[in-house]
Amino acid sequence: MVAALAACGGDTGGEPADDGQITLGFSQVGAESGWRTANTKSIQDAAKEAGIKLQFSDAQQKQENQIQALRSFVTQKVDVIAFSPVVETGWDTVLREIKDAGIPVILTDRAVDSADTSLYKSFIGSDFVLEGKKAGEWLVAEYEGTTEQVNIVELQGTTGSAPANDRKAGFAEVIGADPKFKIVASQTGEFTRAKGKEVMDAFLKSNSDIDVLYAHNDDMGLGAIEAIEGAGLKPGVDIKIITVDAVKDGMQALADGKINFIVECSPLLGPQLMELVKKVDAGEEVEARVLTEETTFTQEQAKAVLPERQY
Ligand code: GYE
Repeated sequence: MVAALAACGGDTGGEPADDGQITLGFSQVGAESGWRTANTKSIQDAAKEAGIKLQFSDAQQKQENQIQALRSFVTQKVDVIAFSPVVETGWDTVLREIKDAGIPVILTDRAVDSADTSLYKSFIGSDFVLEGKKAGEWLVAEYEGTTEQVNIVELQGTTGSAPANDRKAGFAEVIGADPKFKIVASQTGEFTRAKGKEVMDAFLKSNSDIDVLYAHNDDMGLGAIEAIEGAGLKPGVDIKIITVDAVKDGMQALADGKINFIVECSPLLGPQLMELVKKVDAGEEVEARVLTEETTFTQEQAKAVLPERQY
């Protein structure tokens, strides 16, 4: 290909003309968690590997920053736009602007609630409701045969985000079948370690008898572990802990017995995203929904896979 172009005298010197390289504008949520760091790396590595030029923008967990980044991608006339929406609502206007500019959009990791699905080509990511259900199912099995009330505290992800909404809903649906499970406190920890610790501190002060913590991600769970230990309690023993993600630090805490169960959510979306980018750029039809494959981990399983865990 390169030889053929050179033979045709395609290189005229100076600024290279449009050499057919795809430019992808990507608006990331932020850098709030270990999951997010691994996700960013996966996207940057995969773009490089695929020869796609990446315009990367970090929204610092703010929708207004993301909308601004999307509009600037339109001004720059990128070929394809992908983004991981901070929250689910409020995207229709900007998505319509992008559509009018003729730029295809791919949603990664998180969904939007727009009724008009023609505003984006595909959505690649996990089934967060299913993740919440898996967390609930482990809990139901763990307390099988007991009748005493089980007091649960919940650390929610970013308010209004798809993973926070769906992980809460899936979990509530499963445990709701048995009235012994009671969520005694539920608040956002914004998917960060610092906020997870702060909110868990407050939970411990206002609730004397917490049996279980359900945290919507590992980072908040890890922050909460510090709060639990600070209160003189043993995480994983005095308070059972369920988290979501399965990043390395979470898996280490699981192997160490401080977390009891982790539902996996894969951040390695880069390679599949680049495949989709190439296809939509070429005007090919793509699947409207690309699901990520995931599993769950117990403490024993974490010990077994930890040495090979990449992120
Ligand atoms: O679980 C959390 C991150 O959207 C799936 O965002 C992602 C979530 C992930 O901050 O750790």
